[in-house]
Amino acid sequence: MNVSFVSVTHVLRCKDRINRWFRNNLDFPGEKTNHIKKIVGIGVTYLFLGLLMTSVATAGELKLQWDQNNEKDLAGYKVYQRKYNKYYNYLVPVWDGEDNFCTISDLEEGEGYCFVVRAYNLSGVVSKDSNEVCYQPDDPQITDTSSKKPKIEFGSTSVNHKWQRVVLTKDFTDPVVVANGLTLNGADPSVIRIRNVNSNGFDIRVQEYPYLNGYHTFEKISYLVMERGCYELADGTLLEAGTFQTNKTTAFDTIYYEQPFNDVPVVLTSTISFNELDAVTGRLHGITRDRFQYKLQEQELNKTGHNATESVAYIAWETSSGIIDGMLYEIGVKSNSVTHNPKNIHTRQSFNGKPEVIADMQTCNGNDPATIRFGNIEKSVVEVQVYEERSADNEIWHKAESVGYIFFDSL
Ligand SMILES: [Ca+2]
Ligand SMILES: [Ca+2]
Ligand SMILES: [Ca+2]
Ligand SMILES: [Ca+2]
Repeated sequence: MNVSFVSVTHVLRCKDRINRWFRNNLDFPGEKTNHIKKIVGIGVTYLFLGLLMTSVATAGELKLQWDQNNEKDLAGYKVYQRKYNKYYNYLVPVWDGEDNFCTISDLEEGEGYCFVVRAYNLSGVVSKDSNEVCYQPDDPQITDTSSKKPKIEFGSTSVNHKWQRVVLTKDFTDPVVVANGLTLNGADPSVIRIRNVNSNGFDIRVQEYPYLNGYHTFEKISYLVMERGCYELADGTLLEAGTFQTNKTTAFDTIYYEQPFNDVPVVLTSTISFNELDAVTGRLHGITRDRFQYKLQEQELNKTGHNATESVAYIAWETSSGIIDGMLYEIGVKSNSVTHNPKNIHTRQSFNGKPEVIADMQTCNGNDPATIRFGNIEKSVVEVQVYEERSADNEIWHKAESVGYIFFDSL
């Protein structure tokens, strides 16, 4: 006899409706990649969590509710609790009963807690864990981003092969820097390298692939800086800025967002460390509402030859347009149509001048190392192409990729 369960629709969000934070915990010991979607279990929704969160600080009490099971032999549910950085003790449920809701009390003030639910039937068969819900009252990183609007700084800089420092004018705590896509002033295939990102700014340069001479003329690079965190804009658009580390060069690494998105977001990335000196860039693949895949690539001659682990920044942002933090912006995707030939992407927004642009391939249909280059940038149209290098051969043809982009400009 089985207790069968409806697969969970992931409803956890970064914060609830009264602006307190929740998140599904990605660093659950031993199950780092066993994310919500993979767990078949009862849905623990956060439906009523929000209503009583205000009592947590004073009375140390939380309410949980989850989807009900329909099996005739269902006997009940067990709720397990752990402190934020601790493991579950599955021998001792914190609650056991037949209802599909419960109140957990005696929580320590200021302490973070996570919960999962298991169902069991009359024969004692127990389900797998539900998705996990966590409550964390005092995470400073999370608290910092509790306003709906992210802190953003944007601009462009003219850079050649020498490091240049970009000093931030706003007061960031943990800035996430993304700059992807070079203009085409110098024809030699190149990547953008970033290092030393801190609250004061970051270093940036153009780096040619090793088979070239290394000297590169000045290119214009647009950058976007966002305080780390996940956000929901007034119109419901979700976005997130974060970082991860990877040394994957053949298989892709899988990166889960902190929050699930309502729509598949556009993901823009930058390598932000300089641990290995060889020119390297990253390729995206398999972007969904809760994860994306990423790998590092050197030049074709040795494209899996990047041995060091590098840090990578990403900004994931649902397709949208509007005004945010003094910035007029537009996020979009040119689907499966950008090749080695220049392709025009027209803006939907009306920008005052030539917009800044950051773009990243969202697919890896062609596996030859390549970067995004911008030809002509006009007020309402940007010329984009996928630009391969010639370390192994002269062939630079590239299969059509989906290219995600952000256009932005000051008001
Ligand atoms: Ca050169
Ligand atoms: Ca290398
Ligand atoms: Ca080639
Ligand atoms: Ca090719």
